[in-house]
Amino acid sequence: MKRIILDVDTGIDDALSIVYAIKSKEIKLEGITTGFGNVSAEQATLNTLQVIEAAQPDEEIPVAMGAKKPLYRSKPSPVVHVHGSNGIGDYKFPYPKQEVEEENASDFIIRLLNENPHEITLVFVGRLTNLAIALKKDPTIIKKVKELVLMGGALKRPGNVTPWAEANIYGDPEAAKEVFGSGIPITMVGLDATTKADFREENLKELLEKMPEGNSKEKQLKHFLTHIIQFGFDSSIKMGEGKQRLLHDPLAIGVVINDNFVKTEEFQVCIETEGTYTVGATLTDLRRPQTEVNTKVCLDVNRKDFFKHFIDTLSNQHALMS
Ligand SMILES: [Ca+2]
Repeated sequence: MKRIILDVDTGIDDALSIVYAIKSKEIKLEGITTGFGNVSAEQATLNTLQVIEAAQPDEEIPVAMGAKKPLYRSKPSPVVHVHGSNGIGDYKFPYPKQEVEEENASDFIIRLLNENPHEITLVFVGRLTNLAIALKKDPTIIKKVKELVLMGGALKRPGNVTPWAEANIYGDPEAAKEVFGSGIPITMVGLDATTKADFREENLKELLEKMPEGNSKEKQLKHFLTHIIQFGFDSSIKMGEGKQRLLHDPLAIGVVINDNFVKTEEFQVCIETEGTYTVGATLTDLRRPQTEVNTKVCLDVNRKDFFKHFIDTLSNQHALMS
């Protein structure tokens, strides 16, 4: 059982990653930290509490809110065209019963790592701001993180927010620079891999066929998942990318569960923070074998096995089998 803290900026694929992590038998979700990104930190926190309630975990999962803006840059506007006005495809949930923790995200991360050294994997599927703040407050945690798995970056292919940069790194490049330079062992689940995890209509059909009708909560979860995936299809069509949804954030959870879902290669990755055109780019020296490496970069996906695990987990098939 892998113990993780998941850091999110809950939009559509974050929501899918939360449900995936909660339903996975291989993961113990110790807590979720939130920050700005797809939406504001406040909206991401509300969405996270609602998604947790819909997924009905066995135990309460604490949620701690973090950064409202990048380390040094101004507050961005939400990404409405991809995630809807509330981040989760305008889906309306009842107000959640669970409340956000009083402790903020970086203090929560620091405390859990100090209480459980070498035990916890950090999974970041939003900006790296909360971790950069935590590293500044308590640099001793660098040695206490088991591993960092992050969704972000694009090494050998174009970005998605600029031609060179991927959204999570571009969203706070200075924070990413701190983290990549910290010495924490990193697995980078970036666009090199996630653009090959295209969830399509036939995959949604399989998910819906396998999901139980069950009680009213299960019905609501099924309704919600259908809604956000369809919303994702529609926004991809509008952007000329066809009827599919890339499972960016869920793939980071998948990699924690089973690293055979991806192929990785090791590189020394650094972050551009000043380029006129290239701010937020993840860079490396591709000319020669790397003498020093800081990151395992995912370059390919075993799409069939990952999707099977994702669908079976969301539809409780693993629970039924065990
Ligand atoms: Ca995200």
